[in-house]
Amino acid sequence: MTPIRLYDLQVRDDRRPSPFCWRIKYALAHKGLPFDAVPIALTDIPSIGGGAHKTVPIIEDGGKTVGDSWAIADYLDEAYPDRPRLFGSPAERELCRFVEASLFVSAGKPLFFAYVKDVFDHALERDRDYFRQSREKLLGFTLEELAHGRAERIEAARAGLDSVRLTLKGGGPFLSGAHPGYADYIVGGFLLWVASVATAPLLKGDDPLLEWLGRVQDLHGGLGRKSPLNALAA
Ligand SMILES: N[C@@H](CCC(=O)N[C@@H](CS)C(=O)NCC(=O)O)C(=O)O
Repeated sequence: MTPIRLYDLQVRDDRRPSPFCWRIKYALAHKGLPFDAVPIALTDIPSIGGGAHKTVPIIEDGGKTVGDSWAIADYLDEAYPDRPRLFGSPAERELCRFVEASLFVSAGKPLFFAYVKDVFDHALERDRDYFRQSREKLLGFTLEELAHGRAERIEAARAGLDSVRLTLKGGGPFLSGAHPGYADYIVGGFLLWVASVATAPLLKGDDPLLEWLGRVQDLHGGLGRKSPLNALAA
């Protein structure tokens, strides 16, 4: 079978920070589909698929190009129904959307504010101007201003992950139960984003999330260990 091509955001030292690309790498592996993760800069995105997509992940499968992680996940389940499903039912899909939304609400802003300067510091040379301008416009602060109060933001982000800790405490070993599923890939992808660039640890050494994340990293032949990461815990 011809490998599916996944355009995967790359920063310095071949780090792969995009949380949305991470979940799709896991989705492809979960379905047992061979894929090539093709490194791409943010400023290269307009050159893919005739400029139809503004963000990665984007996949090319045969003659078909699909962008946006949710559209890609749906496409994979539709195009490969005989492979393990990402969503066992429409209800599971919507619950996964809830997992993403809850994560955005409880931890997204402090996480993004705390680590956006680290992403910038790792950005490829040709992305740096675009990255600074687009993120400063979005956030309303310079990247340097965001460095102030970072410790408090990290603490808030850490606390914002409590619902994940609580879910694992009452169940596990995966968020999806006995077997890993898309919810694990969503949350795991966000933590791998942080780990791919973080210069300050997000978690404490005894955080139960570390054991779960280790399990997620080990899946699919150690997929979550195939690009450079910094320590997530002090
Ligand atoms: N809703 C999209 C979000 C994807 C997204 O935001 N990707 C970021 C990289 S993590 C991106 O490509 N940004 C393009 C840019 O900043 O120009 C999805 O689920 O795929």
